[in-house]
Amino acid sequence: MSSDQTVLDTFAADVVRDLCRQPKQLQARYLYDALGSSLFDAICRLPWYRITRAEARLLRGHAREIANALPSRDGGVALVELGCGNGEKLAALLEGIPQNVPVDVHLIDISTDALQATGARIARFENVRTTSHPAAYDEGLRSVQPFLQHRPCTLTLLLGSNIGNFDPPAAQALLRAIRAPLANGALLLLGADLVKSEADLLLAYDDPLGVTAAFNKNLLVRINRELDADFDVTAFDHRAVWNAREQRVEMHLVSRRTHRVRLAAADLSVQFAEGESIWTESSYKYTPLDIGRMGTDGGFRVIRQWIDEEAQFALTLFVAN
Ligand code: AVJ
Repeated sequence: MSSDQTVLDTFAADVVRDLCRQPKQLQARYLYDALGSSLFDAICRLPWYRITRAEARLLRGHAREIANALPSRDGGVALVELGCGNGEKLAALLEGIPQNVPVDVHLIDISTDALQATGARIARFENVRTTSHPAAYDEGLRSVQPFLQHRPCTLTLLLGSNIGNFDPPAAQALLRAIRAPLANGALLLLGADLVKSEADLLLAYDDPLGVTAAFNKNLLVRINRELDADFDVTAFDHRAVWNAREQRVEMHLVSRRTHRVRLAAADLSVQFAEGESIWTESSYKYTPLDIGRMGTDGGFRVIRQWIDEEAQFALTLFVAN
């Protein structure tokens, strides 16, 4: 487990590297400090952001069927979740597993706030034992690996369209890293948002209440606090763009004027031109076939795919083969 200082050093190094890139970027994983996690919870309640509710409907409706697809549950179940958020998704799934089956839950999330919220949310399941891994997915998967040896009955969860933050090569690498330690027969449950109309996509990522704008701009607030920077948050506009060629919604922070920002803790000064943007997130969107193909390339086979027609969201159950 990494110390607070290492975590901060990694954050500083990533921010410096990404703000010196052309075009400027920041990693979406850093959106989730305590306030960012709360703002994301608020996004999930917005009428225009349908992913969370659609997935909850599918999980409630099919939790039993998913649990029954696990090979042999005699020795209990190992459950790994990448990006647990507030724990609601996991709780819906645990409802489908009989209370007499012991479940070893491994939570991987870079946000300690998310790990705490999930721990509290699932405390009522007496058959569940929880281990938290405060880390990015790649590092978290490495620390979970020893727990999965000799555990054929494993279910990995990558829900909420969290995979959408990864560009196709990175998504491929992630699925392979998930697959690597698994025995044949282990399951992967993947929630992924589908391509839909541009108008619906832009409303989901640039909502009329401005919650997503606050979520995006909070990354600058976090950098100010943790890296002793002097970003003028009011000098940036939130922008969501549908990039049809890449099949992704992009979030940007666009500078309203020419100015300079200083990051004291990183000994860096960054120049912004008027209209210059920081690219903070990609949310890739998929066809149902894209999702199947992604899993297949990662070493999995589709068992079932459920689609919420209203929100155009897919939940796909894969088996490692
Ligand atoms: C949690 C990464 C799936 O990309 O839809 C919500 C984050 N960003 N609104 C997404 C998010 C803007 C969300 N994920």
